[in-house]
Amino acid sequence: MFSIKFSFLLISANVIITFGEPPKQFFRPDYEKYMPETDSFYKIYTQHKTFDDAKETCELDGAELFYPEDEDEAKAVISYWQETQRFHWIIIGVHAPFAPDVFVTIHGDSINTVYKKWGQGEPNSFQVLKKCVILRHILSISDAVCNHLYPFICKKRASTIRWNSLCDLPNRSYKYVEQLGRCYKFHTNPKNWTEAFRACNAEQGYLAIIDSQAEADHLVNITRMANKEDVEGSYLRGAIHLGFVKKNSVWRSIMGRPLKALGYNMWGTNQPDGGDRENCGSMFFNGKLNDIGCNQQCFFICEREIPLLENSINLRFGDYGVVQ
Ligand SMILES: *[C@@H]1O[C@H](CO)[C@@H](O)[C@H](O)[C@H]1NC(C)=O
Ligand SMILES: *[C@@H]1O[C@H](CO)[C@@H](O)[C@H](O)[C@H]1NC(C)=O
Ligand SMILES: *[C@@H]1O[C@H](CO)[C@@H](O)[C@H](O)[C@H]1NC(C)=O
Ligand SMILES: [Ca+2]
Ligand SMILES: [Ca+2]
Repeated sequence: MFSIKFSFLLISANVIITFGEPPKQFFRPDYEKYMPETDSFYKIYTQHKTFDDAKETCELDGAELFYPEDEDEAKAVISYWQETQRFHWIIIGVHAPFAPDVFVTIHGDSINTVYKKWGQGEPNSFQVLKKCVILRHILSISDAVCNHLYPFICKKRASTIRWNSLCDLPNRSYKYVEQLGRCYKFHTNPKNWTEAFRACNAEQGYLAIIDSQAEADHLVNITRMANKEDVEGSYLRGAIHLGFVKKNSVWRSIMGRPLKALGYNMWGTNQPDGGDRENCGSMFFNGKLNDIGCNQQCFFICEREIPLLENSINLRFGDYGVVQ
């Protein structure tokens, strides 16, 4: 009885995911706060970061570093963080990147177009070259040093969400692959393995793990199709970071399973060859695996599983057994 009900639940959930409008008032599970007044979602980051790192963290989430549009929003966000946090200020998305007295938002608009209630005597440190702005809980702003560490808040305007129904996340650059029942995104901005791992995680995916020859073939395909020829900078061409690493001499996926237990274990010629210098996992453009230095900058692929959809495909093909 229970299993039948469960199946119906999956079918109806699938209808919403596949054909429905994007779920209303939802961005990501970690953006818990929605404010109708601003039609936006907010997430508090308690780990203190510099302006650049805070800004990048929000961007990896698909959001932006918060700054108040007006006093109402400043008040609302201050009360929100004070519900749970003890800190008295946050760094916001306003800075003076080119001249010490010209403050603009991260979008380049003048501070005169947004909330700008300077505290008494502020701004006051014009000798500092790279200047940023903090919002204090007493409802005022001050200039501050961009490279110091502050807590911060990311914001996502609901109107800018582009829902990806098939992959069930708010980013259309993930592509659903029916044959594999999951989604992939090829990143053409080279990062080292650690940062690539972080970027996939921030997007609600994970650094891709090859579980079958079909999946390897597909990753080779999307690598071939990726718009990667014009990417400049110093990075290692020819390899793509994947979700496996060497721990205590054993290669394992980032989910913990030994590589040998996965459905795909094809190393490139003479690989692995890096010994202690190469403890991270990658593949060559032909899909063969390669050990690589974790500090090596490369392209990378993120993978995303969609459990509901996978189940619904099984349902569509009549394989009810798999649902349980
Ligand atoms: C989706 O990914 C693209 C490509 O990396 C990125 O430019 C964009 O900001 C992302 N959008 C969201 C909403 O995360
Ligand atoms: C790879 O691309 C070829 C040619 O475009 C296509 O026929 C094949 O089905 C693709 N394979 C996978 C696994 O995506
Ligand atoms: C990866 O890059 C980040 C940012 O550039 C850097 O802070 C970090 O030390 C690098 N990690 C490795 C293992 O090279
Ligand atoms: Ca996989
Ligand atoms: Ca190698």
